[in-house]
Amino acid sequence: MIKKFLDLGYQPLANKYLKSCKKLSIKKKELYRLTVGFDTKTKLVSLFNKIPDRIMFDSNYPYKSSMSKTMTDSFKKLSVEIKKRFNPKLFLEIGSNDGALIKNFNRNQVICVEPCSNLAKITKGKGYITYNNYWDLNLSNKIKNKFNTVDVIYSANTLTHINDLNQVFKSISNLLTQDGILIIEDPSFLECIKKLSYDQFYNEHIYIFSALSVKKLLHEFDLELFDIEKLDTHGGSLRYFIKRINNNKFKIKNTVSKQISTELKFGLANFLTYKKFGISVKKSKNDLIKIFKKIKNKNKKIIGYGATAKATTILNYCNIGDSIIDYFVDTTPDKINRFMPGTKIKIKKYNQKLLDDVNYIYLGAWNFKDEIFKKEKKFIKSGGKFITHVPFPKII
Ligand code: DWN
Repeated sequence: MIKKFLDLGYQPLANKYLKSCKKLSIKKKELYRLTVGFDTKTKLVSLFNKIPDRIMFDSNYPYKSSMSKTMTDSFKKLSVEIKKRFNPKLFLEIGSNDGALIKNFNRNQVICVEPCSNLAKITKGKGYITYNNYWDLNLSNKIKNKFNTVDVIYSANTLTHINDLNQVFKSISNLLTQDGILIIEDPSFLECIKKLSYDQFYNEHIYIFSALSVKKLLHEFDLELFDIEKLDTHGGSLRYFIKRINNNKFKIKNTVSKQISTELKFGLANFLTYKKFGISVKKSKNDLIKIFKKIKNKNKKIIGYGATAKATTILNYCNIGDSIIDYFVDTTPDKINRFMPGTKIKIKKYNQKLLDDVNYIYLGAWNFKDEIFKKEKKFIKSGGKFITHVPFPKII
């Protein structure tokens, strides 16, 4: 039974940065109710209103993984680990985006799967075999016919974006060699609760995984966890290492039981924990609004830094518009001169000079706080302050 614990109101599509800020309309179905539930049986957290992937992931998907050093460094480190631990002859990435990970592999060793044609074009252009398709059984069979099986399948921040998890894992199992490895990484729901980062919920994040829910899910496909790594990326993620149950080549590490017992201790198996999270979110919203209003009453200038999908949830849920935040800065070419979804707040091309007369910066990309603080020493030195809602609304 799926029980609701969070209602973030009507939200626009998180990665649709429009050229004009015309008011979005509920009637025209441009706004979608964002409510979140917990399945008491499977322990899986999911959105109630699941938007078809074809609407969200099209030929103009703006997000590029290579836009932050944190992510490119993390992918480089991972590529070294994959080669050392698993030495794959053939490696497949589901959701290869702009190739931030696969650029660390040889061209004849990698298969990219990417549904957004603008991104698929990038890896194709660099000579990597790229399927511009959604991940499903048809595609899995098509790849199988050509390459037989694959040794390692990897997917970061993608499987949680696909509605039909049943088909996702069936298609993976279909293609994986008998002793093949699946590695997935996604934001951890435990970290989401600890950091009160409710902005991890937007229409693309159909599911937020916990080790508890992943373990249960895998069992249905004769797959199991054999290692878990904790990552700082995207506000706290888990990297799950998965094998077939009958594959004895890899021992199950105690990182798996450790993570699961931590989650159980934290109450991730009980609805009450989720209900409390929902209540804390309402308080966080009110406290954040108070901070913005107090600053604005002093006639100070606030801008946003990092036009993230996450920020869309915050702006629309907390009703923060252009009377509070003058503009956002971002480095992503496809977001520039467009508007934060659902608002009249413009996104400007990042340029340090744009921060000169700014008093406060709202950290849309709070998950890259360290990278941003390092870059913006001048702003901090001159008395500039940051606003964040993680782990609670405050000025830093
Ligand atoms: O799962 C998803 C994650 C991985 O990426 C997708 N569904 C969508 C996207 O979510 P997001 O937009 O919340 O991701 P990020 O990685 O937090 O976005 C960071 C944004 O900040 C990018 O637009 C780049 C920008 N940025 C910047 O302008 N200057 C980032 C850094 C570090 C910077 O210095």
